[in-house]
Amino acid sequence: MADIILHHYPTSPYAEKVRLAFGIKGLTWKSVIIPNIMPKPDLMPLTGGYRKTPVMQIGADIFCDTQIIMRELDRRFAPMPLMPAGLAGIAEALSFWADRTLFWAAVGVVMGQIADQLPDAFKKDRSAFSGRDFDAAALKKTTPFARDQLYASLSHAEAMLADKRPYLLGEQPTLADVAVYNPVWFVRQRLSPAAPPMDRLPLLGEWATRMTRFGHGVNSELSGPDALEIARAASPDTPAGVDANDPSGLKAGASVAVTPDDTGKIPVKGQLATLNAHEIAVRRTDEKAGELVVHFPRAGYVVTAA
Ligand SMILES: N[C@@H](CCC(=O)N[C@@H](CS)C(=O)NCC(=O)O)C(=O)O
Repeated sequence: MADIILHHYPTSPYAEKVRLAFGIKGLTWKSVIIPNIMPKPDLMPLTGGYRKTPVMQIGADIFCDTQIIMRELDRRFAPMPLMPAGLAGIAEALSFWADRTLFWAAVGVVMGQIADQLPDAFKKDRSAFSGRDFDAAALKKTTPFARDQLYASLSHAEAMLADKRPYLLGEQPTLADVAVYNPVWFVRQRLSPAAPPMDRLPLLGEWATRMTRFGHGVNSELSGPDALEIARAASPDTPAGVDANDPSGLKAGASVAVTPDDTGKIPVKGQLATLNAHEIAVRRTDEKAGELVVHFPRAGYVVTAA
């Protein structure tokens, strides 16, 4: 099987979610460091426009968004399942909650304290990315609210650990753990392990230390151009196909555009190769990277005829 390649940068909390999953599963992978702002010249040929971090590449298959990355990891590497039988639904639902609710509260807490130290190019990039002005003074003002929201939401996770279970859903770590770890890691890493509201959540503090011990698996560095060459030399796997009962009525081979519904709303165009409740994939050809299949989760993505 082709190597796992992760396009990421060290300070990305969503990338940490995937690096930790690699650690839990004991995987070996290649690391391509990408810029934390646009432009991302070696990434765009692979994704066709998707700009978020991280992106996983396996040969000529490109996985955009941690939701679909996690599904693919479980599909290809069965041991230490992130979505074990009987817990898959709850793990994925908690992960979506962590991504959409916890993460933004954590961003409010962290950015409220460090925004004024960030370079203008970063602020400009994140304004375009989010569609909202990245205003350090406004972020500072709303920090107490963000802190309280993070406290309220993380208290659910703290309560789950109250019966002394080691992980959120029981004896083994799952997707729920790596997803909640993402914002917790962000606060601990950028501020401190005792930064409010973490100081009021002792069980989560112990759990985070337990999670850190999984490490990141084994990785070696790869350059962006070398990753493009790997894609060009590979052929995409056979896609899962289009569900004939899909409510959208879209058919295999249709020209479509796939766009995130929240941030970084850049459409990726291609021919529909997979469509079901969990995944959208499009086939596209790039001058530098050759024939590719680009995979997205269904939740949180808009797919339209293009
Ligand atoms: N839903 C996406 C969210 C990814 C995301 O927002 N990542 C942040 C970094 S942690 C990002 O892309 N920031 C802008 C950038 O890196 O260019 C996922 O689960 O992968």
